[in-house]
Amino acid sequence: MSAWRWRRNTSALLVAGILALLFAGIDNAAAGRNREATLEPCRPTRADTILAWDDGDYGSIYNQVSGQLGMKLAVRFQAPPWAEYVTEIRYFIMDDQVEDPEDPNAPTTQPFAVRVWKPGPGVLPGEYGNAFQISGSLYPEEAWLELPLASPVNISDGGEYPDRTFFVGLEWGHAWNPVIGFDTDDPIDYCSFRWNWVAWEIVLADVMIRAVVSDSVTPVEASTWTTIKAMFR
Ligand SMILES: [Ca+2]
Ligand SMILES: [Ca+2]
Repeated sequence: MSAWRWRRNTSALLVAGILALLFAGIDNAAAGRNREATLEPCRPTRADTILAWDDGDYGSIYNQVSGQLGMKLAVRFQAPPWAEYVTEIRYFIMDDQVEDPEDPNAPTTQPFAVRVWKPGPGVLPGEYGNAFQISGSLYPEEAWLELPLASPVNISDGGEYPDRTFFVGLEWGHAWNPVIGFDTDDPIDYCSFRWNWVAWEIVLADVMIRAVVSDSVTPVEASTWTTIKAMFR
């Protein structure tokens, strides 16, 4: 092989090599894009997933439940396997039929205790799962009340929350206030319960209390929570 031919062959090899690398790079970039594109639909939005049995419509003003001081209302949920925390509870607040004499349009709603329960015997509410928290008052009627938990509840421990089963709800601090809506349309899921001071009784409807679960936690601003707590001390 002459020196000239060797150089020419080497040059050709080099060019071929550079081209091969270039195309491999382009291929890899394309494969990367494809990987992302195919993965995207399998990656659900995991923060702020709302669990609900109710269909969002109470239908009739008679579809409501309330209780006396110390009575409780709970709804059972099972979170998806990826969910680590209960971060928020949502309550549909009905018209309490009470009027503020100064301003008939102003809400007259009363504070209640925000509750999360671990499952107990009979898959009814057992021990409390969250730190003590009060709802605040004068929140709007005929509307969803969205209450972030001051301390999100970790439900990933299967010993405490088997199959990520938990209950959310409230304990009444005032007689017959607040009033919570429920739906009676099919299907009824039979996951709603009321503590009548003696036992948990089933509510034959889908109580409009929902749970928000997440795979991560955004801390609630400490200052806001301190203010709320101080108001109800
Ligand atoms: Ca009212
Ligand atoms: Ca229903």
